[in-house]
Amino acid sequence: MKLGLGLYRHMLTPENFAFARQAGCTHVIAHLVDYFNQGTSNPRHNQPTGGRDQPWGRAGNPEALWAIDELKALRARVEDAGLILAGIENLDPAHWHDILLDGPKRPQHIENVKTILRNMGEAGIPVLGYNFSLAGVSGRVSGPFGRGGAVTVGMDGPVDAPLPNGVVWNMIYDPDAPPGTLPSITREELWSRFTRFLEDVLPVAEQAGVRMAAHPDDPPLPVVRQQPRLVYQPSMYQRLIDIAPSANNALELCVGTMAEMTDGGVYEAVDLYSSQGKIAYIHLRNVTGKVPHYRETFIDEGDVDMVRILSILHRNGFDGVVIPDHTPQMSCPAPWHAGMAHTLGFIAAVKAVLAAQAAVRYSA
Ligand SMILES: [Mn+2]
Repeated sequence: MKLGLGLYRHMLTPENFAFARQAGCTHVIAHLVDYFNQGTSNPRHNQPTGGRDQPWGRAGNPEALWAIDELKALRARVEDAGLILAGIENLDPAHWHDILLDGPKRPQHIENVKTILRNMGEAGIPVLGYNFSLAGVSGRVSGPFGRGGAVTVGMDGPVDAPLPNGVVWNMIYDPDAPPGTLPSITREELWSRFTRFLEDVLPVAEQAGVRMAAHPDDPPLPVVRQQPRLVYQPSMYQRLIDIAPSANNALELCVGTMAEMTDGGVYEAVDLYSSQGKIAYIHLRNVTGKVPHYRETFIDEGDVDMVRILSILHRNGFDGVVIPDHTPQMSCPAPWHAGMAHTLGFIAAVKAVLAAQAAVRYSA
């Protein structure tokens, strides 16, 4: 397994690439969606939080798909820093909102995703992380809930306010949408939209050599903001896998989100999906509690035994990238970086112990 760092769009800088190298990373996952664009309740110095029912910010330019030159230039900048660009995380709602909503621009948006996949293949970027969700990451609260009063995020009960028109995936794709709210859809309708999406774009992902990696629903409730969720229990990932048995239909397995699921079984799930070779990369994060009442914690507290998680991945020969998902903000001039450095150091230490144990076994 490889150690990586996920960087938001505004953080794709030489200084942050150097920070990643210094912390022992070999890989980077890049976010190209600017989640913070004009978001009034969404400060840039933290993970995107938004308000309890406030979106993160404005989606990007619907005409500006990520071009081959742009992707190649990003890859070159990452490689100049001695790192490997392991993947792009998330599609911009501006480029695919009518796939999620089954709206009139769906055919054009399918072409958008195909173009992005082809461009990524051309640029040699092997993974596209995505999250097929209408409400997206919404309904979270933040505060000094962490160890030592560290500012972190969590959930305080379900969030039922419907999505306003013009908002999907917790971002505003149409600021001029007429007043009103998005009607609820059924769970089967959601699965139908997802299945059609995969049928349409997966052949292109295969040709392009790009693995599509699905994040589970965060927070993993059956319904958020009156819209059903796709993957809100560990077993539901299997349905997503079985819909399209292709190596390019893979998972962005988020350990923190899985730990928030009410059915439990996070270790069994990590074992099951890593033994099937379906995990493209891992989001590692710890939590206490389960939906709809949980808190994100530091990596070395919380409900999940991270040594056990990493041991399972090691035993199953997981060869992909592990990145810290989010961490609490540490009290210092660089709260985000300090949190990440702490988590990366923890993961690196566990990796070193696992490697040392394996060496002892082989030599015995
Ligand atoms: Mn995650």
